[in-house]
Amino acid sequence: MSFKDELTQKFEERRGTVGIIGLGYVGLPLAVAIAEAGFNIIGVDIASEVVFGLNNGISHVEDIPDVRIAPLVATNQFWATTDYNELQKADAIIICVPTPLRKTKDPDVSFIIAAVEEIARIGVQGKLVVLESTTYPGTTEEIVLPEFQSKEIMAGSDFFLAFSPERIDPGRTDYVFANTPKVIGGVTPDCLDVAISLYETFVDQPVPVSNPATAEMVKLLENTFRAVNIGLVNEMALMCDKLGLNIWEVVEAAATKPYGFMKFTPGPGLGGHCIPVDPHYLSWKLRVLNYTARFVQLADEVNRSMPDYVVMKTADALNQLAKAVRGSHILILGVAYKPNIGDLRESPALEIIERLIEKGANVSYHDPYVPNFVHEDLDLTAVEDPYEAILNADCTVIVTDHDHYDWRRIGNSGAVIVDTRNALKGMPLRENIISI
Ligand code: SAJ
Repeated sequence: MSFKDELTQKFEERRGTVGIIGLGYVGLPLAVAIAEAGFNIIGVDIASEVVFGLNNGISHVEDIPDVRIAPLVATNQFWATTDYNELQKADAIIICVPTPLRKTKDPDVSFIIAAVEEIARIGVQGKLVVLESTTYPGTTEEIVLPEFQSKEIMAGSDFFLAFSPERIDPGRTDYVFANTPKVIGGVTPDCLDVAISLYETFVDQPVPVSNPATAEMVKLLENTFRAVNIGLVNEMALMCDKLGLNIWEVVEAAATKPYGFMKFTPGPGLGGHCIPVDPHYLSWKLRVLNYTARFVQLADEVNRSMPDYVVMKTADALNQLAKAVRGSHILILGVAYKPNIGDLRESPALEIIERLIEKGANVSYHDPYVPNFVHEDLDLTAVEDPYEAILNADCTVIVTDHDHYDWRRIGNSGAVIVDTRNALKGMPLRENIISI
C-alpha cells in the first residue's frame, strides 16, 4: 500500500495520531477539534508551563475552557510535550507557530524554521505536514519543502506537504472549525488529497486551491482587506471631524445599503497579532520583488496615527475644562485590543496610556478581563470600581467597549468622556461626551 493510500485510509477511519506544533490561540483549538473528531493528539510547545498546565487539564487559551481539555487528557487522547521526538509517532504534523514582525517590520519566520528543522530531524517519511501559520506567499515551497525533500524522498509520494491558513476569530462562537470553510493548497495533487482527507474529518467545507502560495495569499488578502478597510473608515472619521459630521451616523446609514458595502467602524487603532502584522508579510515579499504594496502602507499609516488622535481629543476635552493633560487624572476604560477578550497584544490602549503619561497625566484603567498588566515601562493594576473611578477622573477614555459595562450608567454619570468606540450610542448628545 502506498503512503498516500495508507494515510488517507487512516484519516478516513479517524485513526492515527496528529501532532500540533504551537499550542496557542490557533494550535490549541485546532488540537481540541481534531481530538474531538477521534484522533490522538500530541501537542508540542516550547513553553514548559503551557505543557504542564495542559497535561493537568488547564487551558491557557480563552476560547478553550478547561472542560474541553480535561476529558481528552484523562483518556490520553491529548497530551502535550516539549519534546519534538514524540512526533515520530505522528501520521500528520500541523505547524501553528507565531509569525511576528521584527522591529524593522520584516517578517520573522524563525519559529517556522525552527519547527521545520526539528521535523526534518525526526523524518517526514510517510507523514502529512501542514503549515497553518500566516506567512508570505512562497514560504511553504521555498523554505519548508527544501528542508524535507531530497533525491531519496519526494513530496507527493514519500511525504505530503500543504498550507492551510487559520481562520480563527478569538472570542467568536457562531463560527467554529466545522462551519468555517478551510482553504488548503498542496505542493502536489496527492499532497492536497491527503490534506483534505484529514481536514474533512472536522471541517464541513475544505476549499482546495492550486498550490500553497495561493493559500498563503488568500490569508493575506483576508487580513489585508480588513486592515485597509479599517484604515479607510479611520480616515473617514478624521474627515468627518474636519467636516463637523458624526462618523458613526455616516457608517450606520451607509450600512443600510443591502449590497456592495461592508461595515467597518473607526476606533482608537489596530490591535491584535494578525491584522496589524500580516499585511506587512505581503508588502515585504513584494518589496523583494521591487513592488510597493501602497494600500498596506497607507492603511498602516492611518491606523497607527489613531492613538495619537485619541490623545489629542482627550487633550481637547480637558482643555474645554481649562485643564491641562499634565496633572489631570485620566481613566482608560477597556485595554484589550478588542471587546470581550483579555488579549493585550498590539492593543492601541497601551500606546494611548504611554502617550498620556509622557504628557504628565495620572493614568489609571479598568478592564474586566485584564486585572493587571506589565508592558515595557507600564506596570498597572485595574481600579476596583469603574463607575466610582469615572466620577473621580478629570476625563475618561473609552478604548475598548466590552459588553461587561453598563454604558447607560456611564453615559448618565455626567463625567467627561472621550468615546472612541461609539459605546454610548443612542445616548442624548451631551457636551461632556466627546466622540471620535
Ligand atoms: N477593528 C476596528 N474596526 C473594525 C474592525 C476591527 O477598529 O471595523 C479593530 C479591532 O478593534 C482590533 C483590530 O481591528 O483592534 C483587529 O480586529 P479583528 O476583528 O480583525 O480581530 P482579530 O485580529 O482578533 O481577528 C482576526 C479575525 N477577525 C475577523 O475575522 C472578524 C480574522 O481577521 C482572522 O481570522 C484572525 O484575525 C487571524 O488570526 O488572522
